[in-house]
Amino acid sequence: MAQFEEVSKQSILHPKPAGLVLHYGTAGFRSNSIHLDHIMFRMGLLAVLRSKKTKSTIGIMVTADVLRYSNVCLFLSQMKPISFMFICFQEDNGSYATMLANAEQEELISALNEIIEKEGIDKSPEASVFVGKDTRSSSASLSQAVLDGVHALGGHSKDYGLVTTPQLHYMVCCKNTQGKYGDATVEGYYKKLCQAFTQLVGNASNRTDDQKHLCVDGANGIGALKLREMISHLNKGLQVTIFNDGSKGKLNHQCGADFVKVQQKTPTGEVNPGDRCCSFDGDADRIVYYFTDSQQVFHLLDGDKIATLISTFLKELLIQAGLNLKIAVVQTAYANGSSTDYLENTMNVTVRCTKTGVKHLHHAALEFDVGVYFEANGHGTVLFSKAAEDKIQQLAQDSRIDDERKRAALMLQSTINVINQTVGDALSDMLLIEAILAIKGMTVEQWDRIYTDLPNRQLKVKVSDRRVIDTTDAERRAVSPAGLQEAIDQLVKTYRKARSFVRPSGTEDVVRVYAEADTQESADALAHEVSLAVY
Ligand code: NG1
Repeated sequence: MAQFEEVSKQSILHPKPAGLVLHYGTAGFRSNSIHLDHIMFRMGLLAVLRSKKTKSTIGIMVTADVLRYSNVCLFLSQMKPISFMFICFQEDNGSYATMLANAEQEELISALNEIIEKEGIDKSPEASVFVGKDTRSSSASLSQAVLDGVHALGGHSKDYGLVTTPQLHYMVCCKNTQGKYGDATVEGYYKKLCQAFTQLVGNASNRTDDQKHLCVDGANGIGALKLREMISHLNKGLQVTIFNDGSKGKLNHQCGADFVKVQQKTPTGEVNPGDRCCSFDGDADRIVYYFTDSQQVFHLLDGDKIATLISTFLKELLIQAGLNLKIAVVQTAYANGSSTDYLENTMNVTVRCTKTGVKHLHHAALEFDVGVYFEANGHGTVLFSKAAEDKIQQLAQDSRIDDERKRAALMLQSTINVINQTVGDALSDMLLIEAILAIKGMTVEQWDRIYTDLPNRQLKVKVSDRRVIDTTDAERRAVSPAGLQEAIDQLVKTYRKARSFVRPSGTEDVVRVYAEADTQESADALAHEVSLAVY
């Protein structure tokens, strides 16, 4: 087949380093960028096959959320049911990607044929692949390698250039829903979100300039660039000071959502007491808020606090609109115990706990009319079922209902439009949070006081083989090695309000330890003792 000859010819230009073996994990392939050129080319090939199989557009994002490391992720964003996958075919869990990535040059065509045969792929449909990249210096050549792979196998591509990961998800979703979700352009994305934001804050009375002001740490990544573009569509509805905008510092270095969440301190940059601040991560799919008070004490409002704010707002609107829709919050084991307690016992909201990784949260959220999902690290969004969207739409157009119901229905409609339902999105989440605070006339301090986080600590432990740890119950209990869980249980008993668990990271070669307790000293001590039990 002529196309395979082209693949063979082109793949020589993207050689696999001898002996290199990489696995497709939670966040796609991760390695130093110098090892990823052949992977990018081959993921371009795989995306073509997957596009032919699913008869839809596939997105490939070349990104990095850890300094010096690059990712390539394949995903397919459809509207309903949203198919959000970092895996390549429904059931293979990334094994085709791993097989292609590790095939030697002379094995590449037979590996492609194996996938074609196993998946029964019809070669005739046209293939369409959308490609995006972040701001790292390696991204340009790596995304070119993806495009070379797509073209070598006869696929059509659209190169979006510099975009955030959630923006690319949005484009793919727009394309796969024939424009029902919006225009598959960056401009279309800004217009949809900003229009909805402007409509929402129209419900807030007398916002002062102070209330409109937000400091944003762009993690020296793509988010800072894209936020600047978005601001021009907001008609001064938000006044943003961007720091760590990439003009000086390095990506995620002493800044960004992960740094702020894990270190529990402000990033590099000038943060004044009382300023409402947020940090994006390197590819702008996570967000956390924070402020320092007049005593210089740092207060973090992480994914749990964000989920609480959003679900409270939505629940109130659903009640005002008289809509009987089931709302739930999906969390992981890392959710602070206080947040779960508040949601279940004060808010009376259903809470689900899933394994770490947004694909698990996303799928669980799909089971509800309104599913709010957030990892504690700030990665999350809200999903509305088709039935829920239809009901809200109908009500918003119903001329017989009273003003209060109408207002609530219209606000729900704008809320749906400000949210990027395809994946967690720092830009979209930021607009939603800002709109909620404005409508409720709530300061960041008042938001923080909704409940008090239990002091907590996260540690990383290096072990010779992290895979010896196996977990159950949404990763909250270790089933192996023998005796580990019993040791953790014993340690937890010695502290008040304590909880602790360990799990192997899906993205780094470490075991993660989490502990919470009634005081910071206790949480730190428990985390330390549990990490000793892991060795
Ligand atoms: P791992 O390395 O499996 O803990 C981390 C984050 C996840 C998720 C993934 C993907 C924590 C504790 N874990 O996973 O929430 O964001 O990276 O990037 O923050």
